Amino acid sequence: SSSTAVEPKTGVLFPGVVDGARRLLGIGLRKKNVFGLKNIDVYAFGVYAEVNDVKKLREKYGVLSESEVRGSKEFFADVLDQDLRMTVRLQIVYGRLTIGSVRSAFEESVGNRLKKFSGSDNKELLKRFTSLFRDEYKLPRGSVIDLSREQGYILQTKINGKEVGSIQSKLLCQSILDLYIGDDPFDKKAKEDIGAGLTSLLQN
Ligand code: DAO
Ligand code: DAO
Ligand code: DAO
Repeated sequence: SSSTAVEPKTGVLFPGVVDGARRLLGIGLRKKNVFGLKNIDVYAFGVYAEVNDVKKLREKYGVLSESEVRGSKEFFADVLDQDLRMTVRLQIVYGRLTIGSVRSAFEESVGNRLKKFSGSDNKELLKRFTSLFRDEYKLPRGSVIDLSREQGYILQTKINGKEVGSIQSKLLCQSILDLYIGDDPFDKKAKEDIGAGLTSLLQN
């Protein structure tokens, strides 16, 4: 669907379309367990895809039924791997986020995926990325981070609409998207909705 959606627990609103023609597929919540004590809600997220790019997968999947597509691991693997323009929008809901904790969460979650997809721990790539997260930056509640995969596997990062960095890395794009639509996603219900959204773009 391409209408606005509201993440129910946090009230965060996601527009139906961003970046011209990227359509909202599904929304979810990133939680983090701290010291094994409690779960905090860190950010709400929305995943978007460029309609015309998703249609490139029609040749391969267009003959399958909706439920076959949604249940296909290969389909999600193709979405992660191929040069399809997508955006993941994060809106921070945790009011005391420090850049140090963003850096270590990134090293853990994205670091695991880099290892999963490449077989090595990519310390250098990870450092190149996290060194951009300087201590003086602030991400108060309400901050919006757009992580987008542009044509040619360019990962572009915007904070509150302002571009803060770009890096060309197929592996990094794939690893970040895997957090949301991979085998062990942050929010399973969100992944299901995203799968349904992709399927409807594919078949309509
Ligand atoms: O130490 O107070 C704390 C808990 C902080 C948890 C931070 C999780 C960070 C998740 C990544 C955010 C990316 C924008
Ligand atoms: O939730 O574990 C996670 C990682 C999500 C990716 C966060 C990327 C944040 C990049 C911007 C940092 C700006 C200081
Ligand atoms: O304007 O205060 C600000 C935020 C700047 C944050 C810079 C973070 C850089 C993240 C770059 C990721 C590269 C893909």
